[in-house]
Amino acid sequence: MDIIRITDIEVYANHGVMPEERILGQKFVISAEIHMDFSPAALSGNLDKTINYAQVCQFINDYTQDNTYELIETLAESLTIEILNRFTLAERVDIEVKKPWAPIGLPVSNVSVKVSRSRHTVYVALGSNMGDKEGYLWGAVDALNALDNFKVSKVSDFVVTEPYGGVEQDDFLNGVLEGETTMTPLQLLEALNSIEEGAGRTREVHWGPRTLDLDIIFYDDEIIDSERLTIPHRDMHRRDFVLAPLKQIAPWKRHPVIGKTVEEMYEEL
Ligand code: A4P
Ligand code: MG
Repeated sequence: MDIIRITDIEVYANHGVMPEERILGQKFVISAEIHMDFSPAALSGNLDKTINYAQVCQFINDYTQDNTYELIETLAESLTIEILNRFTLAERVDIEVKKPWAPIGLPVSNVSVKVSRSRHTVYVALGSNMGDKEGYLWGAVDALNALDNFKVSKVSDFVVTEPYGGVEQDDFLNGVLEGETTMTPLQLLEALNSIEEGAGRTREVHWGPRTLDLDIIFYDDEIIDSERLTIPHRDMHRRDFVLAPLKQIAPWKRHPVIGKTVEEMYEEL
């Protein structure tokens, strides 16, 4: 990966836990590393194909002055996410915030924090078998797109499928979308749960009827086994209603545990 590095921008701003820090202000020294592929710009000499570092510097300066946070951790985190959201060629952003005048009462030359955040590619399965099924699925696509830290990049066709799992119920409408996000897996799960709730989803019967079901299928190539989350989705390779729409948008995607592509898993099923 290529890197654009900006070192030690000095900004006078108002961040700190002490009220006087937020009133009087002090100096912050900020560095950024933007990881991206700038070979198209390097080979063509075209500024539009890279990230203009002058714009990034200006953004860091303005954002740091225009906001007030108690913690430099919050400043560093929000700068990172805002740069990823605004400069869409950036794959990963590292920000370091130094506070040379921090009120410590000891001769310390600097305190600083450093954060690193990336853009992630995720696949989300959508399902509905109650009411206006198509409306619920498009509603979920729109709700995700409306978040400033999620961008839908592909949506499969929606397919009518028979219920799987042995509960007597109406047919489902299913689809899969691909998106880019700066959310962590748990933040994404919470965002999906609140979209489900917005669609009037209640959890009564396991595998039973629902207005909207949103499951995370893949999150990059990450493997997660925790109480709240299993990624890749534990049952996806046995589900035609996931694999058939997923094959339309990502047949080449390889399951990081099973080692087979979506196309291969679909053929085997
Ligand atoms: N959870 C763990 N991993 C994930 C993940 N990768 N993505 C946890 C999303 N959630 C995940 O889910 C239960 C808990 O799973 C969540 O709180 C989360 O912490 P839920 O949506 O509350 O419960 P559920 O949907 O009733 O159970 P489950 O096992 O998620 O059901 P599924 O797997 O979603 O299956 N037939 C057809 N044709 N089409 C369908 O869409 N859907 C189901 C439901 C059954 N039969 C179907 C279809
Ligand atoms: Mg579910």
